[in-house]
Amino acid sequence: MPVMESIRSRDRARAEGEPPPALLAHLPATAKLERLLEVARGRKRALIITHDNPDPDSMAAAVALAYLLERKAGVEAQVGYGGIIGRAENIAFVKVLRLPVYPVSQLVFDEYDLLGLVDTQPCVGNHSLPPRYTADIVIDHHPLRDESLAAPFADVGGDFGATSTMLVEYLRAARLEPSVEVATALFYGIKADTRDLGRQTTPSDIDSYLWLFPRCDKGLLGLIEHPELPARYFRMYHRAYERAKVYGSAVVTDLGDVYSPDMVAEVAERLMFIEDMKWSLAYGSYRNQLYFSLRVKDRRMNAGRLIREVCEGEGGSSGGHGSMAGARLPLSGTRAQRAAHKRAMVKAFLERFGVEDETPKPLLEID
Ligand SMILES: [Mn+2]
Repeated sequence: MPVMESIRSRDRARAEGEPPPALLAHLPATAKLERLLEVARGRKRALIITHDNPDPDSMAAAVALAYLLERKAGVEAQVGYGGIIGRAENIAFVKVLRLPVYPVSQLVFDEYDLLGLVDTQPCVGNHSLPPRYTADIVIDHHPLRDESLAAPFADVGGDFGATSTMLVEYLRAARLEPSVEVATALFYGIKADTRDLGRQTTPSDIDSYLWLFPRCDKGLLGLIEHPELPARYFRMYHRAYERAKVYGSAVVTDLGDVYSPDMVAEVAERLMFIEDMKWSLAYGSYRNQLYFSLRVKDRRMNAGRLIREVCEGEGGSSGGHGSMAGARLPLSGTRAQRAAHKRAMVKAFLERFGVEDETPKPLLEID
């Protein structure tokens, strides 16, 4: 069936009111795989989209899903992403594993009759699938958003520290051996998302990690984990430390303009290592968008909920889970208006952190 015709038959099926599928997360992997292949049946070309500024987990999961669809459903599959691949590790990840991932600007959505989203969900707002297209397949380990259940196939939530873990379960259910590149990508995806199995890790993550271990290339892994870094990376850290302010047990830094949005998250993560800190917030702008990244040490706090509450009504998107979260907001107006906007946002965060003493100490003046 030609692509356009199969798109039409898909739309017709929807118009005729196919019931939305029940939640799949509780089903065994073999049952989920069966449903997935059913949805892919008869389709010609698939496009799998990661979240914007993709991290290793999202790229690994997308590449593995494309690999699975090509081999088990006979669908030609490609991977697309919005934003940029910024961190040196992530650039090395794509390069040394020669991952077939393309910026969405190089792709034509109408050429595909099967659309997938991984490591994100339709209404989260951090991906580049235009709103006029609907995802057929959604696979994500983040908390379920109800709107995702409208997709013909939505495997969302469940007990997984990484979306890569979910894809390992599909490969195993399909008895499909990954290539060494796909195995190494998934391994690093789990490793990065769970910080070496030390954060939000479940038994499934450990099981998948051990299954992948003998299948991945440790030499390539070394090249990814210890990449060369550009001079501007050190310049950015220099500025991050210089500008970091400590409010009791919260540290906040303004990175100004960043060369890659990923750097905001990287710095927030790094500053969390300062002794006695409970909160770490970094922010910076990239192409008229203001990026926030939040880290929380207190297990009773939920970073994802907190950032959603602070950023609600600001436009843009936000997401995250227990200990880590991020947001992207549109930034407009004059220089002064932008500065005022940033100050108001930081103030709102500080209130949530319970900061009463508003006079901070520069990080570099603390012993
Ligand atoms: Mn993930």
